[in-house]
Amino acid sequence: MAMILGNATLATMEGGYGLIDGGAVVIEGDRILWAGPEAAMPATTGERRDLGGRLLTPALIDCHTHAVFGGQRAREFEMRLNGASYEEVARAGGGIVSTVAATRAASEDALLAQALPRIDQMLAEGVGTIEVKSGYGLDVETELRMLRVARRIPTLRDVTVVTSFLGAHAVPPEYKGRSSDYLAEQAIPALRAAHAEGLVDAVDGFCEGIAFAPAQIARVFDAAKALGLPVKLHAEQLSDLGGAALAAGYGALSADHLEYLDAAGALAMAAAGTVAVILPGAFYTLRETKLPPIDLLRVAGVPMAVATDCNPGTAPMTSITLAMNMACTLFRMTPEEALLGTTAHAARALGLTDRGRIAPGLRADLAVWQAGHPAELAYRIGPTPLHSRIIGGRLDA
Ligand code: DI6
Ligand code: FE
Repeated sequence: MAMILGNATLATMEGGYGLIDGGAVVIEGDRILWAGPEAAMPATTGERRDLGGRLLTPALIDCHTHAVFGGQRAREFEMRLNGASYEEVARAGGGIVSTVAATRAASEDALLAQALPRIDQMLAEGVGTIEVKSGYGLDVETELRMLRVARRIPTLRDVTVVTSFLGAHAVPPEYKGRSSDYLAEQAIPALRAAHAEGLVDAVDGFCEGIAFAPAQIARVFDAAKALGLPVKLHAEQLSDLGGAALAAGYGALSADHLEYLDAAGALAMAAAGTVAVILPGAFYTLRETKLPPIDLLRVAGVPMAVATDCNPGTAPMTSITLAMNMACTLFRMTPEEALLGTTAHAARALGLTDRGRIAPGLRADLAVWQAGHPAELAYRIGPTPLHSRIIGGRLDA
């Protein structure tokens, strides 16, 4: 029997908001059977729910998170605000190394227990699909453990989790000054082992002066390609190393951050169909001043996604609607671009063709909002006006 969601303000996200007042969606099983103006709805037997004019959108997609990690870094935040230098923080055991230590020390169950509250905060904002990266283990065993935790999340919550292997995130302390040895001895073997265990949906890297050089990322991408896995890259966050163009050359799903992207990089992304994932939370936390070239991306026709980057160091946030608000206020994206960025374009950034829009045949992952217009989602700072989620055609209580 079908479920009919009637009297809805539909934002189908087909080519823009795709607004339909007085809209209806017919759901059968886990799929959308029909969507359009209710007056034009074909005769359907099923249970009709009246949404009272509420906004109905695709469930949101957070396409870039590091939501599985051990510990947190509030003390480091405080030390820095009390005047400690980066070096002093590092000497006190802070920085990414402290998250690696806390992640290595945590059991699979402990990592899962720490991740679930973050996941729940995301779901409470209408999210239905979350990408989760490894990259705080930086050894074979812990990288695999992080990914196993990610795979367990959907067994406990109504959410799809897509994993990215991020062994090339940082050089662990025991390989200091030997980053290529780290890749050859830990990261790439971890990738192969994780893939063999079915834990990897895509391969990511951090291309930056403080992380890995383009030639090293290319080695990781070659390993990904040999396994038939798609790639993506943290690129041009703090400097322009040509990472986006490198990723585009491998047909990357996305290049992420991109504050320092140049025109050649944008054109390479456009040609390859690589999505630009915009991450204003990290920009805000790092008090960056170089804005990502939103206009360049627009003109080049690169689809833009928006995500939280949820991580303990540079984006201790779980709010996708706050990320949308920041993308608008800090980067001058429009509310429509921000919502495309957490629906249709976010799906594309994950290589998912079955969600992110409201159209027949797609997954019935939907969000009902205590709102009447989609601009309200990016507009507010703070509590998100979620009414309810429908995930895989089921109302999520
Ligand atoms: N870019 C970043 O800014 C973070 N990771 C990344 O790829 C840093 C992560 C951390 O500090 O824990
Ligand atoms: Fe990130």
